[in-house]
Amino acid sequence: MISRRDFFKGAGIAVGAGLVSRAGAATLPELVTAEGAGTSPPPLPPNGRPYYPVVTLNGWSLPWRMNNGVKEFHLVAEPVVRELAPGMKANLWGYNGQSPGPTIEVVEGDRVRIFVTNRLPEHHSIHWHGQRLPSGMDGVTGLTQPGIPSGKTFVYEFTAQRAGTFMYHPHADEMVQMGMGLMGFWVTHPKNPAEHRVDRDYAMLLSAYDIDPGSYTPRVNTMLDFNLWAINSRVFPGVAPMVASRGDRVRIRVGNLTMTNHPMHLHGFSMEVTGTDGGWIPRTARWPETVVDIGVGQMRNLEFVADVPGDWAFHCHKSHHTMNAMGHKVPTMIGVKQDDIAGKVGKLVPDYMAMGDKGMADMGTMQMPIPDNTLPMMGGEGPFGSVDMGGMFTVVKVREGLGRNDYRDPGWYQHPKGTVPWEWTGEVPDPARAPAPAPAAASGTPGIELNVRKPQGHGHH
Ligand SMILES: [Cu+2]
Repeated sequence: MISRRDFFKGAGIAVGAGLVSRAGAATLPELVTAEGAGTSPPPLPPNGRPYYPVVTLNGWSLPWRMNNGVKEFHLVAEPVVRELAPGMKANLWGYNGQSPGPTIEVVEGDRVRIFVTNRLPEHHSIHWHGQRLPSGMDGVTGLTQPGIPSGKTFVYEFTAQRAGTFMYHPHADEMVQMGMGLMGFWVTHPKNPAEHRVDRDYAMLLSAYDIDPGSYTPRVNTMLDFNLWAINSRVFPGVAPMVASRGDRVRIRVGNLTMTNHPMHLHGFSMEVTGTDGGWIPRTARWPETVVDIGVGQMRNLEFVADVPGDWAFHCHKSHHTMNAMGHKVPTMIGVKQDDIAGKVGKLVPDYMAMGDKGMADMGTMQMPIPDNTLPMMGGEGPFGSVDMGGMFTVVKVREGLGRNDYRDPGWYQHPKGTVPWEWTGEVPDPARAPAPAPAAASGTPGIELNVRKPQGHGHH
């Protein structure tokens, strides 16, 4: 087993006193922060009761200190810089150097003490979403505690009473603090590690940001019209793949901290919801799905057997949520001859963008000048060209014979011969069609002549 310090070194995670004063460090658990948005391979617990760790996509798990049988963690809420995908960074608020914050992993029955240091410019508190705990530890500013003032550290303590999938997030100035990226995952593992056992256990929080093209800081007053839909504060092509060995039982734990629902769709497999933030679902009450809607504030454990090798998309089925910032205010121009409109308007409105007359697919690849620190609205190079996707999209990569702890990106799937669509080069006869219906009887409305260009042979108007 790799040592804890070696592991942190490899993952770009720094152990040190950091922002905590020397006097404070004597009583506080060491402050551990992460830089970069790589996925850390899961470390086995160095002490305490055994469990099979989760893999936080583009994230990591927070180490603890054992103190007389109590697991002590130290979270620091602070401004952070998060790379959303190569080419775009955002000024967010997060915990211990990243948004989302590190995942907290404990075992059912563990006594847990969490030191929360507030390095934000305003008060803060943390709500432990889904936990059973004393009311006073629930983290609701004003209701169950005073806000943690800027610069102060408060201590939460409770027993992790049941195994399951949870999260933590502020319950102080929520719209701002969650809109800026403050959130983190929490997994309580079962006392018996054989219970609810899977081979790969992934964790992700869905979040949304509204960052104007060319700027770095989210607009936090946005209610619905977000333009960056993220998995663990990353957008495709910045989201890491979920790797599995053929035959693995895979769990994807998803929590939704955006302000709308996300129907998450898995290609190639049938999955079941095996648990929620309320608890585990009895086997007899589960049913198969390929799309599971994750409501606002909800968490779902999705499980499937990865029995077919390949590259399988996993994404939100709302098409606006698989698109990055630029695409949202673009007028529809399908079939409209535009000639040089984009060039002319572009001189007046610098970030003006017109949809192509054949659709938007060209826009992922076209060399259109975009403002600094902005992502093309979709893209991501795949083995066959642009993937035409952004936002809440990633890939489940299933391969033969991967090592149990091998989470490296295996590259693109090599399809066996004859298993991808091929081009038909023979003749293509016109399809037979029913005759078009007669024009509507005179209704007093003069006929409207559509002068957009229609595809040939369209049977109605
Ligand atoms: Cu969505």
